[in-house]
Amino acid sequence: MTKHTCILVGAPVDTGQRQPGCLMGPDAYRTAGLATSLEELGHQVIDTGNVTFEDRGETAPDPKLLHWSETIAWTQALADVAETAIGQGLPIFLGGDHSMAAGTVTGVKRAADAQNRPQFVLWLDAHSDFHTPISTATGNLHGTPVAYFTGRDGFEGFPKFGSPVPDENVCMIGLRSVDSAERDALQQSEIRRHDMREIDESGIAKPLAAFLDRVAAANGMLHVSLDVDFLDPSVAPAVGTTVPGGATVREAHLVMEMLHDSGLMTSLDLVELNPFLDERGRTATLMVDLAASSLGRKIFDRPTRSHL
Ligand code: EXY
Ligand code: MN
Ligand code: MN
Ligand code: MN
Repeated sequence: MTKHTCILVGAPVDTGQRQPGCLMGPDAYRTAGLATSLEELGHQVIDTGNVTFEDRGETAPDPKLLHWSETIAWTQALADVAETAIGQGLPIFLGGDHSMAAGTVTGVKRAADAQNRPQFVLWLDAHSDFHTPISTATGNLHGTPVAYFTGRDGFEGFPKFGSPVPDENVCMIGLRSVDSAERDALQQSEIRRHDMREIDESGIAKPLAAFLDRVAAANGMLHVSLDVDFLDPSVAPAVGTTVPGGATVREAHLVMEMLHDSGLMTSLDLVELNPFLDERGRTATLMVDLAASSLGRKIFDRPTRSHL
């Protein structure tokens, strides 16, 4: 099993939505024993602490846009940290709400560009997070990171970055809460999207395997962004945007175990954990267990992945 240097990066971002609490997320993962879990698998773990940001007081183009300048500042800070961390090992970004992915993804994309490798993104989420600052109705910027890093218009004021992640390199799994403006934009995009209806009918392994085969064929780097609300609220209540009908614990572990078996994951976000909404730390513990599954925790070794 490949031994990694796992770089833990705390991203206490809670300005992308209105429910206070995500800022406690990084320490909840630490309390739930993330470092120990990874060390027990033989990985080296470097905890770099929490990222800080410098708010430059940018003015939002529309007053409905919540915490516009903080989100820009987080994006700048996290992109720089992510670009550096990729060169040190396998970064695991501890959120913090999903607006942080505007920074983590553009940072790893910069590193991929420098290595002349394509960047792929696996988006595990009930939501598509594909709103722009113009289409969002809530003004909550955690609903926009995919639009930002795939280069959709409306983010004037945000850091410009060289090349967006191509739509066709993004795969969404777990969708079950998509606003009509997002749906219309998704249907015109090349983003691969697999909603819960498809997973109910034909399972989670097939679309994931097909996506992983594409990443491998392209010698791509793979950023995995795991939103707590990908999971069903009955097993993961600690999130502000719960949506019934989510992934089971086994479906989520299967995704993470297949990621490990593929050897393709180069960076990971753990996002949207709100410890203030948790029940005796069980959501934080599940997310740590899922991270461990993506880094080699399993019962039996398996032969190289059989084609499904
Ligand atoms: N689409 C809704 C909005 O734009 O406010 C809900 C977004 C929830 C986003 C969470 C992070 O996944
Ligand atoms: Mn999300
Ligand atoms: Mn979500
Ligand atoms: Mn949220």
